Amino acid sequence: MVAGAAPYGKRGGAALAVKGARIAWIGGAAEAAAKAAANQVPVEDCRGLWMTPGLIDCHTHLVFGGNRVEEYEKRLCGVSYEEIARAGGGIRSTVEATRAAAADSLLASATLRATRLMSEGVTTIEVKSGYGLELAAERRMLEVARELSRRLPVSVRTTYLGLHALPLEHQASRAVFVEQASGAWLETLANAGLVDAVDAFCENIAFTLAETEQLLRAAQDLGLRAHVHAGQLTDMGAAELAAKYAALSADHLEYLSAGGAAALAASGTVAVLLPGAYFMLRQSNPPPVPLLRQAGAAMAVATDCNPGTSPCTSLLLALNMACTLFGLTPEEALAGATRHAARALGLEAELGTLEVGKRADFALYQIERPAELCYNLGANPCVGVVHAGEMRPGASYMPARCAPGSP
Ligand code: DI6
Ligand code: FE
Repeated sequence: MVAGAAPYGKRGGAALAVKGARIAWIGGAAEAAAKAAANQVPVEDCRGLWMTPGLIDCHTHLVFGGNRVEEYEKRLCGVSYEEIARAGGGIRSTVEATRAAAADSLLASATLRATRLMSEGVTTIEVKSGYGLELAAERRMLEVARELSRRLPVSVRTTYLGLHALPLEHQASRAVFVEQASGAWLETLANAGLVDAVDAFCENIAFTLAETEQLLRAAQDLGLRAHVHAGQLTDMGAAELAAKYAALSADHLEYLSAGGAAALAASGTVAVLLPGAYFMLRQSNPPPVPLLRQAGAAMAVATDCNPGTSPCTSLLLALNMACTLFGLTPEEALAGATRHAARALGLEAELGTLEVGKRADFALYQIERPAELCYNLGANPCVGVVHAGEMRPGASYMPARCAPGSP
């Protein structure tokens, strides 16, 4: 699939040349064969496979300690996410486990989760901090996220989620926490080169509009773009605030007004839909996709992989849920995990479509038509991945029916 007007940007009988880490040429298969023979360039025959841009998971909390399976059991017995959060559980229990975890163990568990995402064709992952809520632990989370990209053939974008929950030690000093998190900590982490963007959980159980704005303003002063967790449980006007600061994305958006959708479209802020959390919380009011469409807002889809509300390491499953639960078309969902996800990370010039000059990140699937990537529940049709021009080791590229020379 390449950028273009055909549905899915589909292009049949195509070939693509890679030079170094970049896509150097796209054209017809016959022409490619002739050029390759003339220049003695090795050729891989992918007959029958679909190629997409490498998938991008643009919203994850991939680095954390412990898990929250007991909380899941409680929720199934009728205790709500808000009740658990107000009783000191929820995010705060993961904060405790994350603070207690050594970098090695955080790296080991995050590697497992990243590998599962990658096996489906994901080549870029956004990773948020936010379970440290103190400088040292936030730094450790961000360092582990950076380390992931050094150890694995995947790109990582780090997001400093400075305002995720109020930690226990600051219950009586809320303003001090917000001040530190948006001030000294942000500056230190940004100066250490650990922050690609910032984020805040703007919600009645988390941080107010004014507190979120404090972080967004500080980020702006440092030249950093933002994401905002907006409208997951209530509409507090967080989408409008994200738009005011030209945030890269506003995420969740189950509670969003027509004005909010229009504001996102006008500022070019991507609406990131997170059906895994919606599903796990058994919510019943999907994001207003028709409003977003009408407004012309770009929609992305991500896993929101986190231990509390979305223990999901399958972006393809998130695509299925975006279609089944939110009413996206498979074409919209796939754009949401490629071109619009790239835009949600500010990387649209570099990633998200198969175009000459962009990074050679792509995935190969054994499917008959692209909608199958959304249709299958729990199957993984990915048979090969190329990241930055390199075939990912261990990928089961070239299944028997497509081996060179086979019919
Ligand atoms: N919204 C979410 O769904 C996650 N964070 C957030 O701001 C939940 C994180 C958690 O419950 O651990
Ligand atoms: Fe999240």
